[in-house]
Amino acid sequence: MIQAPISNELFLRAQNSIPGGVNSPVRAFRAVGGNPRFMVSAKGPYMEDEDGNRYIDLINSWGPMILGHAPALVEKAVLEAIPHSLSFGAPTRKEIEIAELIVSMVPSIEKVRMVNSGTEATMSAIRVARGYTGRDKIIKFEGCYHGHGDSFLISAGSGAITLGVPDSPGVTKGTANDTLTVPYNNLQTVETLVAANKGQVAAIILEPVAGNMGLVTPEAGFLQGLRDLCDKEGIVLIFDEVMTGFRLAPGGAQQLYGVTPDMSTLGKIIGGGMPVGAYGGKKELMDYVAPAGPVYQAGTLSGNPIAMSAGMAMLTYLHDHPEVYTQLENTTLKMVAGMQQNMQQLGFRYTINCVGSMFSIFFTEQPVCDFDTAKTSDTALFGRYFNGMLQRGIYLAPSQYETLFVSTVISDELVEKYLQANLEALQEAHNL
Ligand code: KE4
Repeated sequence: MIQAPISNELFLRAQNSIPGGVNSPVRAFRAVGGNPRFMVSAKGPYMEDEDGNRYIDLINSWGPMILGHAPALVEKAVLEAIPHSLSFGAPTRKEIEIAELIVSMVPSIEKVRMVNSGTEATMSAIRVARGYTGRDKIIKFEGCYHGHGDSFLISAGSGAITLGVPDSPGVTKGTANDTLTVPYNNLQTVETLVAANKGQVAAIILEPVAGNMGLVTPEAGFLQGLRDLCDKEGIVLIFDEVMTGFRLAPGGAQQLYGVTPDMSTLGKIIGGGMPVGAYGGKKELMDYVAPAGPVYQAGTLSGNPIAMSAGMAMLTYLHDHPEVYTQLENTTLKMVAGMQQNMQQLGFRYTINCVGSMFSIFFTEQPVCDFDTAKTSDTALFGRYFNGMLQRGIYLAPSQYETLFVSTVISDELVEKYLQANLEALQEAHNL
């Protein structure tokens, strides 16, 4: 039995000075029960906590660690950058080089602006869309998460045209009125909503592969249907690829599915583990961004030289080694096939969604294609399963509504360890 007395003690202490004891809510384990593990180091596929317990990591810092933790090539780039200053607040050559690399990798991006998080990227992208079109409303999809910007913390309201309602105190009704929400994978509802708000919708924003309700993939024709609708109605189509960018292909989901948005938002992998986000798109749109254009957006540490060095090393490797995506998919398919065998052996028929190196197991027997079907999952059972896996040294995302990320350092041996833990944790979670 893995014990974590030091983590437990640190968690109590942390709550005296940090809201909920964590700097991001999901880390507090509230959705799964138990106390979070306080980590001290990570290398390759492993993380180690304050009590010396070692875990095979399948969150990978919520996506960035596609090459495993602390890859030597990123560490080397950071160590080489540090002696030359931690920040200038002035333009640097590195920012041009990473921008040019991103332009060469991501189909929709002709110009790109670096920021410091995915949230900054999505907030800025919708501001550009609103500034460019002169329209106020945006459409987002239930279950998609785009960071904590006010315009996104909106849940589906009742009412015919699904007017949004604030999903958090502090978000005003005025903001909520400009965010319309629709079910994922439901093109017809989007068309109805656009028709009901003719000429008022600035942007449609979505995760082209949704990872924040658990993994939900776009059904055939969905992405292209949105592309066609936006072309017809003069709406800016924004793919939030903070999670899928550089994860599903060098050019992200838009490359994988062959549908090119007008703008894309990026994060996670782009910084190689350092705090980096970015938004980009057609020149016509991005030239609206200050100081080239009137839409204001700024950031003290945007383009930070250490973060750019880490991101440049990561993206250069992925650009030069597209074969890693086949390797990642093969490892993921092995894990999924093994889980399906385990469930068959135990008589379960839970839903597993996967694409590339992303997957989720939903504790429901229904197909999961949107937030409503994702919510048929038994979250209490997920909590027991999560803790069973944690006790066996497997570190999963502490919520049913998250996605797992496979890294290139998950070897066949670790796949077997994962699958043995999966079998035991499934049995234990059902008190078998
Ligand atoms: P950040 O502001 O957390 O860098 O990015 C926000 C964001 C935007 N868009 C998508 C598609 C995202 O997945 C995210 C952040 N993802 C979560 C995981 N579900 C980050 C983990 C957390 O909130 O601690």
